[in-house]
Amino acid sequence: MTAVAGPATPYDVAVVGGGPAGLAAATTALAVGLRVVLVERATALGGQYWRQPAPSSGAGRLRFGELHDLHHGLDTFTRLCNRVLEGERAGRLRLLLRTQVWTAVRTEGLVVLSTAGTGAGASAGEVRARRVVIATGAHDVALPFPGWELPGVMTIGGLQALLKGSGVVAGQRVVLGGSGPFLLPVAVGLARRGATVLGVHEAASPQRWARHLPAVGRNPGRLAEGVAYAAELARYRIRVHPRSMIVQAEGADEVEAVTVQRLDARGHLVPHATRRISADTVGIGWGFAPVIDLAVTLGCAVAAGPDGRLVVTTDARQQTSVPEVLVAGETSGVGGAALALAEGELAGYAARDGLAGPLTPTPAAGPGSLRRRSTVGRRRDAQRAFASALHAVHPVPAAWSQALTGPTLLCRCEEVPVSAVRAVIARGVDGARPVRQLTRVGMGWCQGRTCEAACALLVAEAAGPSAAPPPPFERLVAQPVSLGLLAALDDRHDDDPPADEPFLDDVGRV
Ligand SMILES: Cc1cc2nc3c(=O)[nH]c(=O)nc-3n(C[C@H](O)[C@@H](O)[C@H](O)COP(=O)(O)OP(=O)(O)OC[C@H]3O[C@@H](n4cnc5c(N)ncnc54)[C@H](O)[C@@H]3O)c2cc1C
Repeated sequence: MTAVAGPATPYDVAVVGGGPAGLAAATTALAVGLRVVLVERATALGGQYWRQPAPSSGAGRLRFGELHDLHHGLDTFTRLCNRVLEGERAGRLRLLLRTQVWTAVRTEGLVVLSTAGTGAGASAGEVRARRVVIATGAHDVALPFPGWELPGVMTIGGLQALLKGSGVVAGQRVVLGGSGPFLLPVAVGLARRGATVLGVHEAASPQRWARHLPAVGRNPGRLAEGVAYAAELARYRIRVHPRSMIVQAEGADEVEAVTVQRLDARGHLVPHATRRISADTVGIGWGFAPVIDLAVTLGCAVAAGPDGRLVVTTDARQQTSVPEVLVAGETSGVGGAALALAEGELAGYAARDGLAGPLTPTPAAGPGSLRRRSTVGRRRDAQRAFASALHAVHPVPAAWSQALTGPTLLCRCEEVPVSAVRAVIARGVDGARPVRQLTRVGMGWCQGRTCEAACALLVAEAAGPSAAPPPPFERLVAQPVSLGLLAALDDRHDDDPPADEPFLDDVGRV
């Protein structure tokens, strides 16, 4: 690992996250003349949508072409990566891979990012910049049910990440459940790689889309995607069961069977309408929760998004309530890669505005021109309208908590059962944070990343529909970081010469 001090002159903009949003933000900022540092904790750029195998993994030794069929829009990805490389070569962009930002502070008009990393090429220390674009994406939401802690039960994002990142098919007889269109590419991807997908149990009813036809009409690409998945599901004989939910997993040491149950039109469980399916793998996905930790740490305002989950609030340019901080992609609301790309581009332009005043709108169609910005803004708005419709069609149904039993573990790290959480809520506790303090929910290894959504839903259920969403669990350490690494940082001084980082000097002299 290499120690990295910021260059004598701070970067114009630091972008955290190398997914679609971060790539678009970094390359746009470059195009409008800013000096950029792009920080990504993974071994490669791409984020979740364009996830690449790690160079040292077994899948990394496969020819890249063998994973092509699991991706969409690789030409866009290649174009963005080429721009990053050109920026690096020109000494105007610094790319820090295998490097995570674990906390951030604002000081004297700058944002200071604390970084840590592991493995060859990782950097640790501080990165200083005049503006930051936070594009840290989302993590997928798994809600508990009896047996969910058995080996073989995974999130659908986890199944997809294994497939795209390592070429690994997690199981052979797979049942998927939850809600949202992301269930479909996961089912198709697994089937293409030889797994038998025994069914997709979608809690919502597709008929609800009838109420959102204008949003679909504004996004014909999304409709085409849906039709293509329907054809592939038919080809692999995968049945989608609307208004149906996984309510239990069973097995001695790992999953051997799941029980699914029908839901009525109000999203409640239909008594006795159950079916037991023998399976070795279960994938669950109830949408995504934006990763907002760094923005919360920096003081940015948050609010409930259209799915009720907390997002960082922005204006139309992706500017947050804190002048130095912009956000893009799922951090400001979950809506897919096309939305993330549009938001990233707008954030790149807005970073320039913040540093140099509003952009002079010339040339008429160049990067950052008014025409270009309004085209991208319209694309972003259309994608957001689709995302809002999607959240309305695929809510978490009331049935999710009806399936819980008292002993079901809500927090797996601290082994806190649902009964303990319900008991403190019954005592009148009205926020996820006091529930955390009284029960230790979210205080373990994952710091609530797995159980926070369920805890917030139980609190919200008790509070009633008009109550404000509970504030987020604050995590001053946005990414887990080892004590050894922190101790090593303590021995390092910011003005230490960067040991074996010639590129750092190059950037420092720009
Ligand atoms: C597990 C998972 C799998 C998904 N798979 C798909 C899929 O196959 N198809 C699809 O259409 N959608 C998928 N999605 C949805 C997906 O997130 C997108 O719609 C799209 O990738 C969003 O782009 P983004 O740039 O906002 O975020 P992301 O693509 O998630 O990019 C965020 C990037 O930030 C990095 N990062 C996060 N925190 C830090 C930090 N503190 N320091 C440094 N780097 C950091 C991450 O490593 C990541 O590369 C998936 C989501 C998840 C959670």
